[in-house]
Order: sequence, then structure tokens, then C-alpha cells
Amino acid sequence: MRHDKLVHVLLLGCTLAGANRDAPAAWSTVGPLAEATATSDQARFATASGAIVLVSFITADVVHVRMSPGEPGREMSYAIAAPQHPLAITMRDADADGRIVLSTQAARSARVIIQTRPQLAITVFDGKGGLVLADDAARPMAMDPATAAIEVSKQRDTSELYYGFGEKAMPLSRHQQYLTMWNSDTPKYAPGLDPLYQDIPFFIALRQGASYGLFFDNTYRSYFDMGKTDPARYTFGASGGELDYYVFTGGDSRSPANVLRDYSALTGRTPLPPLWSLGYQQSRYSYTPDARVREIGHEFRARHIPADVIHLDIDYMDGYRVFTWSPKDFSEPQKLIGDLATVHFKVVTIVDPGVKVDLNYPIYRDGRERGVYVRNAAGDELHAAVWPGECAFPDFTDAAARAWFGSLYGAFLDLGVAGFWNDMNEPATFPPQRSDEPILAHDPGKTFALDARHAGDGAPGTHARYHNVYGMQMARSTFEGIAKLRPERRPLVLTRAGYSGVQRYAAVWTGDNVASWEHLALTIPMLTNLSISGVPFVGADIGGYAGSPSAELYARWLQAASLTPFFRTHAEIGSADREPWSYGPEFERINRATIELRYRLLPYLYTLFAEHEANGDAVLRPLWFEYPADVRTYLLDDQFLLGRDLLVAPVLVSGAVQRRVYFPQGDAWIDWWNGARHQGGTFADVAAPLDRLPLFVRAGAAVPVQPAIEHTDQMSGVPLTLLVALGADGHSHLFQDAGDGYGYRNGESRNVQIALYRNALSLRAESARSASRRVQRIGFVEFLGLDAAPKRVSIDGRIVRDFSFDAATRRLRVGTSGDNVREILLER
Ligand code: MIG
Repeated sequence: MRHDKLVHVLLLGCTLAGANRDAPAAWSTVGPLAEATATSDQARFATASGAIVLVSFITADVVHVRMSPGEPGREMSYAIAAPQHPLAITMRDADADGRIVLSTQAARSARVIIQTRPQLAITVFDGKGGLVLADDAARPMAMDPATAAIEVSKQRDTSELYYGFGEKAMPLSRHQQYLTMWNSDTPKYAPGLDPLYQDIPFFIALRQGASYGLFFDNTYRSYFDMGKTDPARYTFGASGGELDYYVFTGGDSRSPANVLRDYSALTGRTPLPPLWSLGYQQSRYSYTPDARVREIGHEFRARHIPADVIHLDIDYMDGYRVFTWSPKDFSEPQKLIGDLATVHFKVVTIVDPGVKVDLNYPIYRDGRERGVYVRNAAGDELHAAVWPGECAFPDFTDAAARAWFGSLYGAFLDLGVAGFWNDMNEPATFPPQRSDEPILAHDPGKTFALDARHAGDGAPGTHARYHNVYGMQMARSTFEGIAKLRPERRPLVLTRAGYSGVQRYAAVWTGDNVASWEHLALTIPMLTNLSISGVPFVGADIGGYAGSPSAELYARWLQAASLTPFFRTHAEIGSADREPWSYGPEFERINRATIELRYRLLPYLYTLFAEHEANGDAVLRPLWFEYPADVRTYLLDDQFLLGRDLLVAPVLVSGAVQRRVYFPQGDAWIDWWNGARHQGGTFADVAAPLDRLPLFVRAGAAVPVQPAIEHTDQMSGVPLTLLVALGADGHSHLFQDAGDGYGYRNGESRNVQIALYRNALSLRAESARSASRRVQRIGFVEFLGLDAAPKRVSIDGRIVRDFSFDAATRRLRVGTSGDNVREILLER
């Protein structure tokens, strides 16, 4: 039987890059069903075109679809964290209308309906029978035999919004956008430029309060047209590989949190970072020579500005050779790092993938002898220029190359380097410049030739296939290398490039942004979307990498960033000094207070990372993610949540000393600074003088804070204060452990469960199996949002006299004697 042939020309998404034109394809469609068969856990549909469609259920809420133009290859994915064990399926034969129903035996299982003719088409329903998504009958699954491209279109409700997609300089929701997935070095990217450094082909859709997720696991250059060409459909496809995707129904509640939990169960989570890496980090391109680095460390301590980390950018190296030190500017690295350690600073060094082609350079020679470098189509070592000049590049898709490169970190760990920063791993190269061509900042030729060869961990392939995973595999090499060399410590890896699953190995920063108010505002949609793309440890260069921010912009940026996970100032070469004290005494005071706020909240932030590892919760959250029933949050891009309990509304406009804040519906919010209460579903104009970050605590929450220490080594033993926002009942949790190492995986941690019911608070500390070094007991409780001092305060029935009430901030401070308190009762 001949299948219907449908030919359409893909309308090109017009983007600022202008570089991601996907060649028009001549599509052949998948055709009608030829034969349906099933094993216990997978249905297989062969179609008239010869395509094979496989459907399985990873869980009762996660459907896996694979369409291959021919016989499918072995299942291979860099994104998936561990082998999956699909559920047993039930398949009902085609009914009179030619529909096959697939589901699992779970009580509430997603259902897949396969329409068998005139074209095979897939519709997914959630466990309650609600529609999740459906192939667009007018644009069925298709492939282009000439180019090996594949794509599919789904029906779209024109009000459906889309979030996620990793790192995009785009509005909060990516509806009606055309997005390209191709890791690119894009210095000083303008808002709207696409693609950037990282590509995560996963999104969460939201329609009338119900969400679902879709992950397109294809590492070729791929694209998503989310209703830009036609608002009634969205389309995704790639220039090669299979149409391999997962649908996350969101379970019974269809909540974004369920979608993210299931996506992160599949692609992995960020292991609890070392506590120090959540402190403040100071960087620039470059602090050099070593005396300048020391001076920076000493200035922080002399000025009592909290900080934990200094970064060394590329100038510490000898001619940019990786794993070397400049004999002139960094002649005694061990002494430098040791001196910094005495003032409680950790050092992070940048490590690029390019290895200088230099036969007098032992690392290059070693790699050459082992044959670990990427090869060109002719089979020779691929060479391209980067900072050191001509370089060879480890093939990070080869386990032997990963292990080799990973082992090189040993020498740096021995010197005391604490963490590593992988840059240029899109991979980026400096293309040869021709005098008859313009120099393009975002030249698509800035990477390897597409026919370069990669090992692909047993599935050899071209750079076209593996380009998008090169960066995450470099981060993996770094993570696994240092984990092996220092098994007792938690690695800190920072990466610029990545793909789905990068979160298992590294924190991510958003590359070379710009010192402008526009870029400050962009950090919120960028970081929150990256966060709900499964990457919790995210940050943007504070102040903007390129250019020099004004004192005001820097102060506001520092405030906004102080409650984002990765908290680092970084600046390009040649820009003005950018330390917290660089803008005069008044700004120094403001900037110190901002960093102190971060340190006060570390016990809360650390708990959020523990919760992320345990169940995939996002650390940074856009408002819609927590409040999918409140449509006013759907496009709100100038506020964010840290965890569930803190609402942050930074000032993003020059000269502003107040701003409008939206309080999402369903909760009440207490102003951090003055205790004022705001009902959910309302707007308010709040004061935001230069020294104030508008910040609100959710009523019912108990947020653990500590005094403003100067670095994380000081946390041990310092008593905590529990900030309790009155006005609703609630449960909270506090997690503590040694701050590094893996004892917490063997019960060497401490959890305090906190419950607020009416005006009574109870604390229950689970006893830790071993006395953790870093135990911080709860010494005080501060109740927020009281209009007047209570008549009486009692703890477990005994009247307490040791309390103070501050009318200006509406805070009541009560001393407690321990973490196990049945009841702290306020009588009003
Ligand atoms: O070609 O190492 O994004 O953070 O300072 C520029 C120098 C290379 C780009 C990184 C930036 C870093 C810079 N790097």
C-alpha cells in the first residue's frame, strides 16, 4: 500500500541570530499502520512508510514515544540518568474507527490512543481522562529521507503557554517563539538572540491551570516552533536521529511540580553542593598576578564583607595551557591557595577544553599518544584555534578521554584548588578570519566541522550528532574525575554549555551577559526557566559581564542575585573594578548588607538544595510554577520565588525607589522589612529605597536564618533563628549536615520538622545518627506580622518572659531552649 505523501515547506523562524535556518525539508509522512505488536512493556507500530513507532510507559504518568524512519537503533541517551524499567502495558486492538488504546495496569494510568489511519497519530490522556496532547492530523510525524530530518506537530490551544527550554534570552513564556537547540558561544547576546550556550529540549506547558511536560531527547540541531508559524499548532524536529520524546502528564493534579519531579527523576538531579559553594563568589577576567588575588581576599576580610570563593580566569595559566600555572604571575600557586585558605577563601580555576598543540607540552603529548582527541573526517586530530593558539580537543563522548582529562585535575586538587569552571565547551573555537568577510560575533562556524568524528560511547557519530552534548560530557569528565580523586568531598563544577542531564554534574551560569538594566531584568525569565528545566544551581554574572555597571546598577543586580542559587560577580577584561567596595562607602555599606542577607538565609537555601536532590523540587521558581491556578502569574517576569516561602521582587529600573508587587492568590505574604501583611491576589506599591530588596515571607512558613557571618566556615554551632510568618497554618523543614562529604546519605544529617497551627508553633528535631560537626540549634523564634505584642508567650506551658517585640518591624523575638518544642504559644 502506498502511503499518503504530504510535502510541506517548513516556514523559517526568523531570529536575530539569522544563523539557525533549518534547510527546507521535503517531508514524507509516517503513513498508516501496517502492523501492531507488543511485548510486555512496549508497543511497536510499523507503518506503511517503513517507520517504526515504539510506545512505552516509564511510569503511569510518563509516556515514551520513539519514531524512527527505519528500524530503531539501540537505545542510547546522554540525558537519561539510569536505565529505565518501563511498566507492563495493556493494548486494546483497533476499534471500528481504527483506534488502539494503550495504558498500564496502574489504577490511574496515562492512556495513549493510536489513531491508525489515514496516518498514524498519537494522543495522550492523563490518568483521569483529561487530554494532554495530540498529534496534529494535518502535520503527522514525518521524515525527510534526503536529509534524515524528522519532525512532528501537535495541536495547540492558542492560550497554551510554554516554559523551560533551558537557557533562552526570551520572554518568560515561550509561546509563539521559534527556538533552536544548538550550543553556541554568544558573547554579549542581545535579548531574543537564539540559540545560546546551553540547550535543554524540555518544556512545561500550561493551559487553564493544568500542565504537562515534553522532553525531546535528540542531540542533533533541533527546533521548536511553539505556535509562531501557526498559533494552532506547535512543531518540533531535528536534523537527524529519532523523534524520541517523553510526555509527562503531571499526574492527577497536572501540576508543574509533578512534571518537574518526573523529568528530574528521568534525567537526574543535582547532588547537594558543598555548603561553601552557596556563599558569595568573586571573579573577574582576570585577577592577576597572584598578589592581586591575595589583595582581593584580604580586602573582603578587612571590610567584613562576607565571601567564600575567588575565581581564577584564564590568565593564571602558562600561555593558556590547561593545568599549568604562569611562572611569572602565579609562580607559587600552592602558597597562594594556602594563604587564601587561612582567610577562609576557596579557589576555583577555569579549565577550557582546548589543549594546546605543542610537542613540548606533556599534557598534549600524553593525550596524543592515548588517542583521546576528536578527529576530523579524514581521521586526523582535529585542530582549531582557541586562546592558546592551535588546539586539540578531548573527545568527551569517549569514556577513556573523560577519564584521562578527569585525572588531570589531580595536580590542581593537590595544590588545594576547590572547584572548577568549564568554559568554551559548546565547543567554541576561533574561526579563521577572511579579509573579504565581516567578523561575526555569533559566527556559526565557531565550532568543530559537522563531520568531525566522536566515539559516542559505543555509538560513533559526527559532530552534528554530538555537538550539543560535548559541554555536558566535559562537565561530566570534570565531575567524575574529581569525585574519583577526592571521594570524600562534593565536587563543585561550573559549566557554560550543557544539555538535558547537565544538572547531574554542574552548576550553570548564563555566559557573557551585558552591564545593562535590560540584562538585569532578563536574568529573571532566564534563570527561572533554566531552573524549571531541571537545573537548580544557576546564576548570571552580577553586574553584567560586558561593560561596567553604574554603582546603582551593580547594587540592584547584587540584590536581585543574592537570592539566586549561584551567586557570583564576574566581569570582562578591561572593565572597571567591580568589587562590592568599588563604588564608595555608601554603596559598600549597601552591598555588604545585601551579601549579609544572602548569608543569613543560607540555612534555608541549603535545605532547598537537599529537597531538590530528594524529590526534584526547583530551588528558584517562577510564580506560575507554584500558582498555576492564578493566571496573573503566567507572564509575571519581574518577581520570583526562592523555594516556596520567599517572594523576591527586585528593583530592575534605574532610579526607582518603590515598585509594584503582585502577591499570588492562595497565600498571604508578610513583608520581610516591616511586617506588613498582603493578601494573595492583590497588588501593592512597596517602598524600595536603594538599600532594600523587596522580600516577602509566605504566611504559614518558618524560614531558618542565621546571623550575618563572614564565610561558611563560621556556621558551625551558630544558633539559628526561625522566622515564622503568622497568618496561616503550615509545615516547614530544616536540613543540616556537615556541609561537605556524603555522610548525609548515611543518615548523618539532621532534619527539624516545624508546624504552625493557629498561634502555636511546634518543633521536632529528628536525631541524627552521628553528631554532625555543623549542628546549628534553633536558639530563637521570630514571629512576623504581629500588630501588637502578645499578652503572653508560653513554651510547653511555661510562661516566657524572655521576649521582645519590635513595633516598627512587627516582629516578636522569643528565645527557645532547644529544637524539640511541643508548643510555643502566643496569646493575643
Ligand atoms: O572567549 O575566560 O564566558 O566568563 O571570563 C572568552 C575568559 C572566554 C568566556 C566566559 C567568560 C570568561 C572568558 N571566556
